Amino acid sequence: MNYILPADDYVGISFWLISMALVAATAFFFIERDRVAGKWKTSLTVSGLVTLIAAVHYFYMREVWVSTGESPTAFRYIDWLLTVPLLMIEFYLILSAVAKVPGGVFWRLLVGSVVMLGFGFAGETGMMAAKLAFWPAMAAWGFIIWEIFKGEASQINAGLSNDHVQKAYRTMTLLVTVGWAIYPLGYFIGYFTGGADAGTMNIIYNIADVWNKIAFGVVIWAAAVADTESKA
Ligand SMILES: *C/C=C(C)/C=C/C=C(C)/C=C/C1=C(C)CCCC1(C)C
Repeated sequence: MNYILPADDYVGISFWLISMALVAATAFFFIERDRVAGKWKTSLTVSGLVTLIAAVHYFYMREVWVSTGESPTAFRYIDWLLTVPLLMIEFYLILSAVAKVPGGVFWRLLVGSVVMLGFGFAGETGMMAAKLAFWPAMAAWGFIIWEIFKGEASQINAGLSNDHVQKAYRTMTLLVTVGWAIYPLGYFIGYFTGGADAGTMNIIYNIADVWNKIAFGVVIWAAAVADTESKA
């Protein structure tokens, strides 16, 4: 292991900062689980698992970056393959905390996110032409967005009488569209235009992960606490 982190390696420093933020977020979600009503506990467990899985990957990604200066693409995708389906399942979980939700919602969100990442991975590793793989991955992302904006999940959310959940749901849909757009944009820049330098791309992905993993969990935590306290 190479433990040397030059003080001017800003990309390496961002990997380090985010690793630690993810560790702290994990502790936070797991401890705060105690504070919320029983029906919210699974949501907080999943938030903590997302940041835990990401923290471990960040340790390895930082190591790849610091010792080779290259993008840790394989580790990023392994991380995504686990954390992205878990993040999507959070929609199902927060709705399930307050309503009866058909299993189809769970499966569509899960399968949609796995298909999206499968094509992205196939494109990045050369199993498929990168430009070709982009389109089915985009379609799968579109499918997920449709489900949470217009599909069954959104209809269930619209019919709720719980504004804590509805508020969290709205913010989460915003993160999944605007916050997640950074990743396909990075892919597009990498394979359709001349590409950006590895350092810039990694800083952008790292900052995106703070929003999409930590802030996403905090939104759920806030809804869980507010809902628990409103009934206490
Ligand atoms: C914590 C990590 C997250 C939330 C990662 C999300 C990744 C994506 C939404 C990736 C999407 C892609 C496309 C929509 C098309 C091109 C290939 C991908 C995999 C970069």
